[in-house]
Amino acid sequence: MSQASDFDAIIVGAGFAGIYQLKTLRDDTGLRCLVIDQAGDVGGTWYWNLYPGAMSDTESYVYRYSWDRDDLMSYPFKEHYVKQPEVLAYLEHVVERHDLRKDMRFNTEMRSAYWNEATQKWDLVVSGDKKLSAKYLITCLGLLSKQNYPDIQGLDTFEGEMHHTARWPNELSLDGKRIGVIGCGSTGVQVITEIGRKVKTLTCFQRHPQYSVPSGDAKVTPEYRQWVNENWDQILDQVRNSVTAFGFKESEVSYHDVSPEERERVFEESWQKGNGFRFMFGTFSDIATDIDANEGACQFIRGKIDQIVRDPGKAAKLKPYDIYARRPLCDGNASNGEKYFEQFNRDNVDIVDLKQTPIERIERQGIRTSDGTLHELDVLIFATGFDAVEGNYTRIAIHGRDGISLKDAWEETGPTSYLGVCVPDFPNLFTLTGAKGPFTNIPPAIEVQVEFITEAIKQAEKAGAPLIEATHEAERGYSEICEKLAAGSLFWKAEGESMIYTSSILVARPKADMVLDNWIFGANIPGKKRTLRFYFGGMKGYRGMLSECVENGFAGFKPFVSS
Ligand code: NA7
Repeated sequence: MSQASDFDAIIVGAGFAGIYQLKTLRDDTGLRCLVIDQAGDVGGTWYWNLYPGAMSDTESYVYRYSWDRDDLMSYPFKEHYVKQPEVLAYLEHVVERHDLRKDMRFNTEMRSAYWNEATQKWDLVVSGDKKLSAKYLITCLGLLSKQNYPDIQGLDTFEGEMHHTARWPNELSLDGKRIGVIGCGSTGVQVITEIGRKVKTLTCFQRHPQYSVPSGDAKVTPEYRQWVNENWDQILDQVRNSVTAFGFKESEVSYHDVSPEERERVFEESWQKGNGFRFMFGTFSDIATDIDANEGACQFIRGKIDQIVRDPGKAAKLKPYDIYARRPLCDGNASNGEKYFEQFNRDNVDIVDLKQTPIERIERQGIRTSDGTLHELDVLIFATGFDAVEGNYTRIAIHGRDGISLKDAWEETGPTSYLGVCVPDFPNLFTLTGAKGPFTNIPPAIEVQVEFITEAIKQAEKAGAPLIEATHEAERGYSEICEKLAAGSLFWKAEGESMIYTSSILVARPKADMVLDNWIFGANIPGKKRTLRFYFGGMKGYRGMLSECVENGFAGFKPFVSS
């Protein structure tokens, strides 16, 4: 690969987003593009997240690109959910198939990026103090990539091994060891389900119990694959016109319009079929918006936990009590058929309720909780999530017009954008899976964003005016739309006083527990601004907004005219 330093476009990140962005921009416009990534190879999220049990919880057939028809029809998937090694192998395959690697540089981290008013280009400093520049800067930094390590007293005194799940050493064996896992979100649930049977002891340190449903994973039969291939057009049409883009039909039936028996039947059917998003959005239309419908789903899952977990003490700790309004989880994969809550029937697997007995400190031999117990550990796993959405933007110096940094630009508002991809005062910067992008299955959302960005660049180049800049007014208008769309969702409104006091069910619950400290609103990291970070209007709505913008001559952007 050439060692050139000046490009038309630099794409930062070689995951799902960066790979497709390079493919379209290079092959559709002929622009000179370079992808850089701090990792040693392609994969993004799937390069780093090597922890045991890592898998996508989107059905395999919609966790891939849709633009290469032949590949879509022929590339194999063994099970209903793709596991980390398969996703990585798939991305490597796409890169080879489309000869993309020659335009990629690895072990190359973007350290800073400054908009240069004189040259009308972005000036980058990357690893080794090397300088690069480009007209267009497209950041594909990942929604969930900057790891969150909680600040726990005594962390550096631990004599065993400590690993965050997103920086997992490939060669690490946990077999026969005493393991502690902090965190029971999507990642913690996957790790715990995978390792419970292999390790000597597994102690799960849980702050908030979560509603997890089985994934329903199974081997893919030839008949099923044939069905998928024969129905691709309908599948893609459904995905693109749905809310979640997960490949299932969202329910249009209100929980309130059916009998208690029918509710039970629908929940049970969905539990058996599997998938967290399907359970939340495919059972009834109002689980995420109506507090009583939501409580119905909660009660069903709590009932399942009571049935599955034999020790009532463990079951009590595992049963969630707050509303079901976090990113929906699911668990279990086809390789062993085991599920999350079943793990707690093993004598070697225990749960520590950190609300009852918080971590006091980490010591040489393990974790000391407030009841005085020392939980002795050989390996401590941090499944503690990410500084999501803007984490990777605010840690790097990215400076737009007049030297303003993204960090400062977002100080008052929290991370924001126009249409999820452009930030005013940051000309020719495009943020894939950036602030206020759609809250949906990610690969289809990436495709829509990549195609929009490519079209904008094409048109600006054609106009001889390669300057693409969203207006402040457009950003504010888009943010208002995002706020309105989220207003009806329990994900967001659950924090409001009214939600706490309008329902007799909720009045009984402690107020503090109604505040859902999760990453979707930036509430999992101390000091982070708690604001809306997503577009909640669904895939169809989001696509509609991008199409409308293009049809109206890139409305909301300063005009692309030659100067
Ligand atoms: P999440 O969903 O942010 O989960 C992190 C977990 O770590 C969650 O259970 C947290 O408890 C827990 N946590 C975080 N900090 C602490 C401290 N200090 N003490 C104890 N427990 C803590 O991250 P994941 O990696 O599981 O999933 C992120 C996304 O990646 C997921 O949604 C998928 O889209 C892929 P809490 O619930 O905050 O009490």
